[in-house]
Amino acid sequence: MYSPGTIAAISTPLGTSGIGIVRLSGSDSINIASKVFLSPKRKTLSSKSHVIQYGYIFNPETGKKIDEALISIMKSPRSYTREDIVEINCHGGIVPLREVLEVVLANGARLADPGEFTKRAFLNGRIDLAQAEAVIDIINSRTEVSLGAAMRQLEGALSTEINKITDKVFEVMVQLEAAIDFSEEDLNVLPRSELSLKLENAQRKISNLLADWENGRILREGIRTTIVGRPNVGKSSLLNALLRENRCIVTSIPGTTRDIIEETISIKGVPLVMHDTAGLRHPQNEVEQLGIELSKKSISEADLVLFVVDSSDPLHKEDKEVIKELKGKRVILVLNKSDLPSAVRETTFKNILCYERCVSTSTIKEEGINELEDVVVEVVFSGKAGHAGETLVTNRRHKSSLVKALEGITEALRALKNEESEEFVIVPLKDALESLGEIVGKVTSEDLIEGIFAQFCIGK
Ligand SMILES: Nc1nc2c(ncn2[C@@H]2O[C@H](COP(=O)(O)OP(=O)(O)OP(=O)(O)O)[C@@H](O)[C@H]2O)c(=O)[nH]1
Ligand SMILES: [Mg+2]
Repeated sequence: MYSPGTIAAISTPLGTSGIGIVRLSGSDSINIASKVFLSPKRKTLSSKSHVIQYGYIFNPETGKKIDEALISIMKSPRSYTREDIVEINCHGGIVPLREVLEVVLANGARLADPGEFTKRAFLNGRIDLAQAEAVIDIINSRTEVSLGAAMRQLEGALSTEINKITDKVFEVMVQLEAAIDFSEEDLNVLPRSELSLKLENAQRKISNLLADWENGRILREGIRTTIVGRPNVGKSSLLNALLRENRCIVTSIPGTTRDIIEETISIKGVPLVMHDTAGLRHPQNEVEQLGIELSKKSISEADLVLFVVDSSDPLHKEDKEVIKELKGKRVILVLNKSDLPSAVRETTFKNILCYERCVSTSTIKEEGINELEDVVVEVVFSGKAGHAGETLVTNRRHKSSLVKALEGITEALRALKNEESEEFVIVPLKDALESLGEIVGKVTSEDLIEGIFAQFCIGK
């Protein structure tokens, strides 16, 4: 059960930082803040909304000053939760923040559950469910592009689109219900062909949103990208070059990398989860053997493979062994060590490797790295119009609701075209409406809401 009351939490990330915020929300929050606030000039806290007041937080029981603070009051309904909110801006760092939190808890607030501030914003009608989930995405977003998608969702772009589809489906349902209740002479019911058109339109809109989903997944989770090749071709050097730091050990000894090294990087706002792997060859010992098995697993799970070869050295048998592992994968061929005289060219791979693009690089001279980045982004979004910037669907729950809605509408269309009676069209349409409603939170079970807000961290 949802229990109201006035809640409080530390709303900024824990750790050493210049400032930190303890936030209170609920009808008693101004009252509680007044009990623990001392202003040097006016002594007491004024309850004026949307002004900042300077003073001290103290413990009314012991009289001890805890921290210097700036307090802002945002009165209902002009606040994030639509309730009275007090934000206590004090020094960052775990000790002052904990003490400030403890003193407001001791004076009548209760500790907020994870996501409870956002949950209140939802329950009080300030944001819908899709927007609340966008808050999670913003908190967790890895790069600028994913942040952009989450912001658009927060602004309600997805909700607007869902509401348009819902209106269309609803219109059709009303027409069908009317056709059951009244005979055709009494009422101008639209012909079935026109109802079909409306449903087809809704169907298309949902399909477009679903096509968008794959882009969305990439933004949320990152493109799994694996760097592979035989030992010593410069895989670790390439990851370092892309990261612009010396993250991996690089040596001239073949077999340097043993474990998988994972790093998330952002290329033009697109997140990539990069794996540097052990070079593939006939293993010399057990450790290397294990590393090579991990490399193969990483290839099989990758969305994209950067296949690195040493262009200064004719192809080895080992390179050909690597190629066998790349079947069915999206591959970018990287001809590394371009600063040295070349012994292999792109044409060498014409009939032995299926790949998307080829780039020459020199990690030592830092050449071709920018071009490789461009090519990665092109390959990832190839053929997908609209690019990542347009993405609306970034959430697994939204995706499965859209799939269910699409099934309902498809079934309704079938029944409509087969001249079946109205009920056979209405029932799947109701299901579809329910699924659409789940996305924006119109018809949602308590469990679903609990589940969503549990993903937040405390203080949000
Ligand atoms: N000339 C030249 N040497 C390079 C280049 N990139 C890497 N190297 C050298 O090649 C050697 C191997 O580089 P690594 O990055 O460790 O190669 P790796 O593919 O990760 O090797 P393993 O981890 O053993 O599989 C090092 O001596 C690097 O300095 C390059 O672009 N040009
Ligand atoms: Mg290496």
